[in-house]
Amino acid sequence: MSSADTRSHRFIAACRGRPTDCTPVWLMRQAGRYQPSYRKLREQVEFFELCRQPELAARVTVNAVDELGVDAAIIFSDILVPVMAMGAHVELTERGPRIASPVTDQAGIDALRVFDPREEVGYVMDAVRLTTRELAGKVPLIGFAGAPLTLASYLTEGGHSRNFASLKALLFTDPAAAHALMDKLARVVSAHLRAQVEAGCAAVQVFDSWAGILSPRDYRELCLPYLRRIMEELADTGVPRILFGTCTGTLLELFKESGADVIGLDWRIGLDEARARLGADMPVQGNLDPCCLFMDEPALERRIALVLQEAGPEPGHIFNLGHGVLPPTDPGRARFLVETVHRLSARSEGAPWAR
Ligand code: 1CP
Repeated sequence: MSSADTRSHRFIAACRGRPTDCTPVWLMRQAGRYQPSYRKLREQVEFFELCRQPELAARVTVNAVDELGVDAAIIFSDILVPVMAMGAHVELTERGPRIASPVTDQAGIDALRVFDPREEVGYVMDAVRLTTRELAGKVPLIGFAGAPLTLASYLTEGGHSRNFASLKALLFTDPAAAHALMDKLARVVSAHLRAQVEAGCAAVQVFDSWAGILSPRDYRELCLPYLRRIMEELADTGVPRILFGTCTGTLLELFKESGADVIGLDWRIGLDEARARLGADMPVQGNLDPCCLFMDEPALERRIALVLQEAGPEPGHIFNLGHGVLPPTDPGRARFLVETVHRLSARSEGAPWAR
């Protein structure tokens, strides 16, 4: 097998729990503001306009793979792209995305549209097709969507929130409206992910970035049924389905019940504890604290070795950060991370902790 073949297969093999020549690695937000090439492009093009231009979105996606040497690409877009197609007016400000008129009641939910992604956000599928062609099998392309809860948080709060009071007011005081909103979002998410797979994505990731704001009881009642539906509706596509969330130490077993093939974890839980609870046959992805990229190279290398050690010798680990790359990150340090994961985990040399 050539080295190109190996690189093209490692990520999917690890998602399937199969052995690989070394641990595959990609980084959430691997395309973004920490890259000079991205910042330069953003001086000319507004963020959502960039998402709407397939040639530019494909270029940004492929640039990240070329600059970092990662084992997977993730299509350049945003979890709020389908939310805009539902009828919300979203703008990206200095302080993150803002939604002009947040949804607070049943009338607001009724006004949200469930749409055909091939028609309304066809530019995402065009970007997927262009990117797959440009990648030419070098690495697989991941499609993605936000989970219903995380999308509902932006719709109800109008942006990022400290205590998610508006979201929880809706969830806790009007269960019928809450379920109606989660149901609509689940339909939109399923269709959006399926369309991306049909256009060429080889895996999908559902971002439930704010999952950890709910108790396990509330997560089971309000989120799990919709995640299960999303996973079930994608089952026949045969692509690995990754479910990622932050602050999910109390929700791991529920994440597994969703039917996802891979569980993405942040740094707040050790991969050894997570694998013990999930079962060693459940593939995991993660979980280096993104701020470790501010360390010098020797210190960063020790942290990388610790994550690999905690993941253990069983196959089924995809190395990633515990959340997205932060804008002040030195791109050289991100490249060093990718090389170091490959070097330390290379099976022929034997992992350093196994020597
Ligand atoms: O140029 C800029 O200023 C834009 C910054 C930016 C970027 C690069 C935003 C706005 N979105 C993105 C791209 C993006 N967003 C990708 C594709 C690129 C890649 O990963 O390489 C993905 C997968 C997302 C997903 C996303 N958007 C999530 C889930 C992941 C996560 O970070 O938790 C969330 C919560 C969003 C909302 C969002 N969009 C943008 C920002 C800055 C945010 C987060 C704001 C917040 O903290 O609430």
